[in-house]
Amino acid sequence: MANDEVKKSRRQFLLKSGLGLVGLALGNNFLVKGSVAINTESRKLTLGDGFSLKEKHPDLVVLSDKPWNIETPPHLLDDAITPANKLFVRNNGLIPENIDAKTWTLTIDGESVEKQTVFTLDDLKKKFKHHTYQLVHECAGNGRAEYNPPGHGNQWTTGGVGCCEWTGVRLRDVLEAAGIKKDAVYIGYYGRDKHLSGKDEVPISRGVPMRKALEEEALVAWAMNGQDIPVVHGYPLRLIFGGWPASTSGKWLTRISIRNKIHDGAKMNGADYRLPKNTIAPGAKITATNENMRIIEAMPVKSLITYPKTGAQLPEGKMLELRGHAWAGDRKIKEMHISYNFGATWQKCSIKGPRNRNCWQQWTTQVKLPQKGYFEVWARATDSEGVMQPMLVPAWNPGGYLNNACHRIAVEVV
Ligand SMILES: Nc1nc2c(c(=O)[nH]1)N[C@H]1C(S)=C(S)[C@@H](COP(=O)(O)O)O[C@H]1N2
Ligand SMILES: [Mo]
Repeated sequence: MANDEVKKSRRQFLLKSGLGLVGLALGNNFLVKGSVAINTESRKLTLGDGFSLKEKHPDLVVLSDKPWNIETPPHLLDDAITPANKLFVRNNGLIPENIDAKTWTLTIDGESVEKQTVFTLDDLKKKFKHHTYQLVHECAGNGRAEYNPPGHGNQWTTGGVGCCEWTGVRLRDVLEAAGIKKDAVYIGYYGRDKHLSGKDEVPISRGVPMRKALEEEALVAWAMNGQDIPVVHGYPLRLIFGGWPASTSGKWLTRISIRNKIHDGAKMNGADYRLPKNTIAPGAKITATNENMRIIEAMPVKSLITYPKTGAQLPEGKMLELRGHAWAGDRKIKEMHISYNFGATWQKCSIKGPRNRNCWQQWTTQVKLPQKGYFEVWARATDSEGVMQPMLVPAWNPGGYLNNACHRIAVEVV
């Protein structure tokens, strides 16, 4: 059954992406090392191993079963808005069961709240204006698989990212309704998921400084792509902060504390979601104190090639169509380039958008590959401050965070 689904989706992919039309064929024998889809063939989602597919596309790749973490091969991220069945999943604990949206509440509390306030889902929907934004959320560990020595945690290749359309109310409106004291510094979230140990410990409780919490695009959301948020993505309510580590976007949201200090919840300290303040040599030891480490805030400039799939074959003389997305934390994309000669020369691409802040932007281009043979296409985005993606992995860090090296695919001209 799983095999049939794989074949079917492959057929759909061929049809939808029009590979037949441009005469591109898929060869499976090309695997490029570097920022490419290494390992993506290793563990396809399968039925019958104790997990339901949870409505995910069968070509997504399982990084761990418990907690359930799955990533998306780059060619499946071709849509401007990532469909629910292709969005990566990252869990730190156990997915909550028996969720009842009717009795769900969100409590606003903390040292810096004027008045502790409880909202039902209905309250949120009735009391505040609704907003919809397309927001990139990317796991800070996306790309970790390329660091050497490897960072601790799931070995994400390129697929811990997506851009969905989120609908909800502004976090700012909700916080202001409860009242924000002048000494507010940070917000911290709490969700309904349980610790893997089964004990009464919080699996993750992170947050953002007030300046990010109060931005227009910071949402308390109940809908993703116009539907209820799927259970694995935080049903019935979650935070969503585009452009920042997705670990700040609390799922199954029950409580937000307005803090008078930097939030000190689970995974806010030590080496979690932090980088050495002063860069260190690969593998060097560092005592992960808060003095030595800084919290990751906006994510760095990055891009993906979503068409064609790595391993494509192109008849000699045909133009190669290329496309993908680029994004840059709180910044915009200024330029996008591709190279088919290992970075010796670069060709400028056209870019669209963004539709709103913290949304990814689509790029396209066509290239003529000069002769028969093996090529790699590398993609490099430049953000609005002129900062480019590095071609190799950036500064090593113990958590293996923020690898934004250029994405590469293989293409053979035949
Ligand atoms: N309650 C809760 N929220 C959470 C997490 C979690 O384990 N529990 N994981 C975080 C991390 S590390 C990431 S990368 C994103 C992943 O969001 P997604 O699974 O909807 O793609 O959720 C964040 N929010
Ligand atoms: Mo994450």
